[in-house]
Amino acid sequence: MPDLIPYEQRRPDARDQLARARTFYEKCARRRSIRDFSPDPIPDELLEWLVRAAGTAPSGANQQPWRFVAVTDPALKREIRVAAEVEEREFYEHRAPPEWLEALSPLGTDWQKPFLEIAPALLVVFQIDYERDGKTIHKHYYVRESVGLAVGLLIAAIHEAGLVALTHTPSPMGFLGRILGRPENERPFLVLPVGYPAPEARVPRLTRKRLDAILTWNRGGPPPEAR
Ligand code: IYR
Repeated sequence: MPDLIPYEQRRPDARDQLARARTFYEKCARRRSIRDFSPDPIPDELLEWLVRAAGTAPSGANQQPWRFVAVTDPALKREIRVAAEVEEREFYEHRAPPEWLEALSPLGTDWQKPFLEIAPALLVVFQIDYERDGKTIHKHYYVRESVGLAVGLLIAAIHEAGLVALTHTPSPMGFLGRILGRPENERPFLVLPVGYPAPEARVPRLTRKRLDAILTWNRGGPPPEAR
C-alpha cells in the first residue's frame, strides 16, 4: 500500500508564472560549460548543498541510483588527471573517428585536461546499477536516465550558486572507480570539475537551437502526412 501525503505548492498568478519561467530560462541561458578554472577553493558546505539539490531528482522507482564523490585533495585530483589524460590521448590520437574530431573542433578540446587539477573540486558521479543484499541482487531501473536528471539539477544548482562546471566524460572511465575505491556496483557516469571561472576564461561562441527546432506542438487531429 502506498503511503500518500498531501502535496502543497502555491499556484502563482498567471503573469507572475510567465515572468518566473522567463527569468529562469534567462538564467539557464547564461550557463556555459567552462574549461578554464580559477584554483580558488569552494567551501565543503556549498558542495553539500549542491549535491542535496541533485539528490532531489526523480528516479526510476525512487531508487536514487547515484553516488557523488567529492574530491578536493590535490594528490587525488592529480592522479585523476594523469589517468584521464592517458585515455584522452589515446582517444584524440587513435580511437576517435575523424567525424567525431570534426564535431569537437569548434570546442577546441584536446587530450590535455589541466582543469582536473586546477578546479578546486571534482564531483565524480557514479551510477548504481544494482544493490546487493547478502546473496540477493536488487536491480535498479532507468539508471542512466535517473542519473542524467540528477546531473541536470546539479549543473543548474552550480550555476545558481555562482559557480561553474564542466560536464566531462573521459572515455573509458573505469579508472575512476579504481582511484576512488568505489564498490563494484558503482559505475562512473561523469566528472564535474566545479569552481570559479579563471579571470581569462573564454568559451566557444555557440548558438542554441531556436524554439521551433526543439518544440513541436501537436494539437491533435489527423497525423501530418494525412493532411
Ligand atoms: N571525452 C573527450 C572528448 C569529448 C567528447 C565530447 I561528445 C564532447 O562534447 C567534448 C569532449 C574530452 O573530454 O575531451
